[in-house]
Amino acid sequence: MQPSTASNPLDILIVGAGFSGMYLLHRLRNLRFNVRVVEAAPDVGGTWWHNRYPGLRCDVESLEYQYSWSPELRREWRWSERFSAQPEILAYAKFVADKLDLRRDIQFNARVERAVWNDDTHTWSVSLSDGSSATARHVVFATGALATPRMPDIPGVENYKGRIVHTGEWPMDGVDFTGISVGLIGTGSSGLQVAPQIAKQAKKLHIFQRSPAYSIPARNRALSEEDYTRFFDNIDEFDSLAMAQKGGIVVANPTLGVQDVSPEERERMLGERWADGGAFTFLSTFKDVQMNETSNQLVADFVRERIRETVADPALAEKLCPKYLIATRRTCVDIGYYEMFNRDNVELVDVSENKISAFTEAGVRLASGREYALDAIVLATGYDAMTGALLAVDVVGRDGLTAKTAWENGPRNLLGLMIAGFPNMFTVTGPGSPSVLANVIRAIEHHVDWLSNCFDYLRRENIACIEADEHAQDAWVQHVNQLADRTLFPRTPSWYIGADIPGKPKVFMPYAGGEHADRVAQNGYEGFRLTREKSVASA
Ligand code: N01
Repeated sequence: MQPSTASNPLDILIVGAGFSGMYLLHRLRNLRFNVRVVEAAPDVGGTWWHNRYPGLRCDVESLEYQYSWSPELRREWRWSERFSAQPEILAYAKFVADKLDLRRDIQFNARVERAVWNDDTHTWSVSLSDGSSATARHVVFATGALATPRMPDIPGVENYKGRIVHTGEWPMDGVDFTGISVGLIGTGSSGLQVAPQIAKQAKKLHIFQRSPAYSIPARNRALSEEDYTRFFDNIDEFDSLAMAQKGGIVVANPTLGVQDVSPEERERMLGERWADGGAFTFLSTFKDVQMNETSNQLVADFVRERIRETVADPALAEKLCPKYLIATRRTCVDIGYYEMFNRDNVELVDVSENKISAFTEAGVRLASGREYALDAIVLATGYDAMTGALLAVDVVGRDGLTAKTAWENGPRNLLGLMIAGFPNMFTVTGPGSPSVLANVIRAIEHHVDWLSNCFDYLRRENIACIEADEHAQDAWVQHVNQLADRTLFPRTPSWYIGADIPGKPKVFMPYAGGEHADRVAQNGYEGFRLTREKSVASA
């Protein structure tokens, strides 16, 4: 482990040992930087370490949801299924950590609680939950976009006497639902994945649905030798397809709009993708689903028809049909979610109007006064997305500016990488970058490569301090908003715009465009203020 003191600071401290932190550590060590990672969990994996509810799978295909930068890693690791389950993804993270011998530079079981910028020494002082501290010239928050579980705004949770678990903090030893009555609150990606697993065990599963979500069947299957042969034979084309798509997904860019084809042709094309499975490929059938309302409704109608075909009870099917514009929230990928409603032990409780008003000793009460007795409650109520993990740390930048104050009206930064007023501090795949709209592994690789090249440049040029310029940041935030406003995204309340958390500023957080960051780097990091070493006081 690299030591650090105020007089001998680390070059870079990385917060988080998920896929961002792991790759960044590897790149920076190869560049011979003095670098350390701090991780709150006892091992690598980040989100995939904390999220371990039954049924959890990635909604990006396994061959795409792996590091692409190392041919060796791709050759040596074998995925067993088209959409990997969490245990296999976590095993992959551990395999990478072993292979690259990463753990020797990772401090586990230590959460960063405070990070304070010192303008005289151009360093960050970082305090950790285990009582230790570190000093570093640069800090990188590789803390993930969906890492801070969100409790629902329902009062009385302390009164409930049964077992209550959040999908984002699933117990290590699992939860046995055999023969009991379970309540599930939340029907986003997590709720749709965990529900069919609970239904297999529980005596009764009550699903409390405030808003139905769109979900595309995974059509998961084992990966065969032929799949792998095809993958390796076409790997260059595979990578160039991914890079050509702003979402980083291996699918040809669509050329047709939904209304460019006849209704029969539209049904045929959508039907083919539906039969193939997976949300990214389905939503890429046409080019204008997220841009044109009529086109969007036609695709949404297609999905609603499939729900009606699958769910035997027509009134229940209608309740499961989402009304919002498709793909303006993260579209789910499921295995047997709609089919599950044909079981006798599953009941949908519509809480869109008749809201859950309180937790009680025995379960939950609705606004109507009706009570549900539940032996266990599963909260699939999501995350304080994109900003939660950073704002959970007491980050103090130049002149005492805190991250909470800087972002009190919503996240503002340059390229999703750096916040004005916080010199030498970066975020990986932060708000203002494509991150959650893309295959996040590709987004991570892009940011990590950018950061590694940036650190190398700063060292070569003897630059002690890099900082986002306020005006460049304003222009970037404006650009992110303008692009979002050209899409249908802002029309739907979602975690993309912080709509799910009372009091959270309502700003569309991800960047709905391609990458600009490379051009910025080629232009000598325009929009960033660079200060050379000689103007820094010695520590
Ligand atoms: O969380 P969510 P998630 N009463 O925020 C409901 C990624 N992910 O954990 O829609 C009743 O999407 C809320 O209702 P509403 C993926 O990017 C990926 O499922 O606000 N209900 C909603 O239904 C995903 O988008 C994978 O009306 C309440 C749910 O809770 C993101 O993580 C797997 C409520 C929250 O849905 C988050 O997904 C899992 C209340 N008081 C997650 N409060 C894969 O790769 C909240 N809700 C597959």
